[in-house]
Amino acid sequence: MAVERTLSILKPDATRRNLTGKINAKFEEAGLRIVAQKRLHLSEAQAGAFYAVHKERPFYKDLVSFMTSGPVVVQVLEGENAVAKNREIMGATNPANAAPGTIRKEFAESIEANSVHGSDSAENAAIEIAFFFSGIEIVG
Ligand code: RTP
Ligand code: MG
Repeated sequence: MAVERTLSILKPDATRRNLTGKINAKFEEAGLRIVAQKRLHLSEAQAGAFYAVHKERPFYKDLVSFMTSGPVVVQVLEGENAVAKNREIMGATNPANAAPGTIRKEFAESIEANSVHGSDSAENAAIEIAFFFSGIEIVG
């Protein structure tokens, strides 16, 4: 199995409740390595651009508003099968459907304020990592 990288975001509901350490522990316990990390407060333009794929979805405006409501922590996670592994650790988008032990089951407040983002494919991971990080900021 190949070593991959994926883009992770700890969302404003997670930073507000001081949960970054508890969430990072979940990644590390599962064998993912945090090879880049920074705390940002996204502007509307930045959040809108990041979520441009969802522009036509009914929840887009609320999502951009939520993602700019407080600081986020953006990260690059590295490990075997990192994209799928991270999605597994995060759990389903709606915490009501998330499996026990997943981040969203334990921490998410709602389908929107669901604590974490994770890239959904290796191709999107490369695009999302390049959105936030330059090469010298990623130390594997
Ligand atoms: P993410 O992109 O954040 O990792 O989450 P995901 O793939 O599980 O979910 P996605 O369908 O890509 O949706 C992106 C984010 O939009 C918010 N959302 N709100 N109100 C709603 O019905 C709704 N649906 C999605 C969530 O914050 C979701 O993570
Ligand atoms: Mg998604």
